[in-house]
Amino acid sequence: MSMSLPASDSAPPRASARTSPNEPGPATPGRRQFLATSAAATAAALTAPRAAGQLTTGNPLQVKPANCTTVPDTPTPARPDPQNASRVFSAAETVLAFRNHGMQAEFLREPLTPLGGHYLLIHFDVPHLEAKGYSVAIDGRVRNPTRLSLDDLKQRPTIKQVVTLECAGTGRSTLHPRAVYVPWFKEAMGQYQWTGTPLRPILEQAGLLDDAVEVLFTGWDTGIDLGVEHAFERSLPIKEALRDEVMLAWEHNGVPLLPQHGFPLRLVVPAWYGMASVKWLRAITVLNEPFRGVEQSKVYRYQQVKGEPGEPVTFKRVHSLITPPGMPDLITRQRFLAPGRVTLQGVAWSGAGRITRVEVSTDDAATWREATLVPVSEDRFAWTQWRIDWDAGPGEHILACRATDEAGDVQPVNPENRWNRQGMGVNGVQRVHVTVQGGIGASQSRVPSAAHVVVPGAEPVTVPGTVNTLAAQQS
Ligand SMILES: Nc1nc2c(c(=O)[nH]1)N[C@H]1C(S)=C(S)[C@@H](COP(=O)(O)O)O[C@H]1N2
Ligand SMILES: [Mo]
Repeated sequence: MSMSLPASDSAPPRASARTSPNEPGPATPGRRQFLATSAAATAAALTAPRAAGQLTTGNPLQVKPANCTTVPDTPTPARPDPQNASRVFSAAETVLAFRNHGMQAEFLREPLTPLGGHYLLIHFDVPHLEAKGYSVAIDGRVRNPTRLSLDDLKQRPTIKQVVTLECAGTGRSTLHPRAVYVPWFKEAMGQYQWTGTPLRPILEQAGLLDDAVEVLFTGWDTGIDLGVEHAFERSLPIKEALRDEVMLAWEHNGVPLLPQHGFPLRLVVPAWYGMASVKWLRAITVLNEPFRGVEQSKVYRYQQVKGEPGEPVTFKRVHSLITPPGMPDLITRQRFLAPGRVTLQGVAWSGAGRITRVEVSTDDAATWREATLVPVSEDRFAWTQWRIDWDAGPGEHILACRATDEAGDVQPVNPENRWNRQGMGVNGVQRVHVTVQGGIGASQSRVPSAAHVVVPGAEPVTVPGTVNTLAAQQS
């Protein structure tokens, strides 16, 4: 087994060596060409003097390692080219990661992600909105333009749906080179129960005109991407907008939306990647032409080559995750576990429908065993849990899980098979490094804890002689 894996999950052990454009692999000719030209462009950029008037202060934290093109520190009309550094992240990506945190993986054991544990993706700023006086405007190619207040919406039939939400940028950082935006590995997801009202009857009452082709959802938030100021807005084809499960939601897990999740009202489009679920909903506009805005025609495209339009990103690809077993090392988040029988578990989901199979490997994807599927919700758009027993023997192990959906799609073992310029829909199998070692977990046997050395070379610490016997009784 390869033990060269430094990070806890996500990156396959040999991926870090695959940053050279000359290596064989799934890279297309277009991608190689891109790598060659981007290397040349980097060399030119590093030697070119700064243009007069350009800010020279920039961000003092900006990382500029060798073999790494650097994220520009001034706004540009184009997203930076994918970065060629395998494991070094720029300050810009770090700041984006703080703003847009991921789900804590341990919550995968819960049927619902606890409030606030869900990932966040906020392109611009969270707008200041109040429930009082709020309404959403429905207009465009409809017979009866209308405004619906929150109270109006709450008078309508109410539904509750448990939905797995996942950002289309999922797995972006498991690619080399990787696109520069929120540097997701496997945490761009969550599962809340949403309360709201179905969109379909609202559109039907508004009365779609015969030439209607798309429904556009506009958020209250605005900002600049690709050099263009715009509101966050995305459209759905009429057929998709009329699906029963598409809803306007005002609550998650039984409480009003948090500001960062779209207060006071958001769209939830269950089978699609997260970008379709427009937050801070301002207006619904029925269009008689396909929407060509920034978030539709430029971003959220599967592009292999710079400038090509690429296919639109729509439904979630089949994906699965492992609930991290044992306990983590603080920096690497590598897992440590005592030897013996353990039930591994995790979740799987797909925008194409039901999960039909999850296979689990404990030997770095060499051999696979089929896990038991345990539905944790009646709801069609909730994840499925999987479980499998494992006799964990001492030593180093790399766990992996691989799901198949009812359309027959299977996760690729190598995430690079999903390489695309924007790092979208990257659903390669997750890998989790586990060290199985005697004595792990023994610190909990008393209070104060029986702290003990686990990693060779660590300095032992003194455990107090006084014991809290009351606490010990609570175990
Ligand atoms: N108005 C608005 N809606 C938005 C976004 C946004 O930035 N603005 N981000 C989208 C993206 S890319 C995702 S993945 C989901 C994230 O929803 P969450 O932050 O509630 O998890 O919201 C979508 N809806
Ligand atoms: Mo997203």
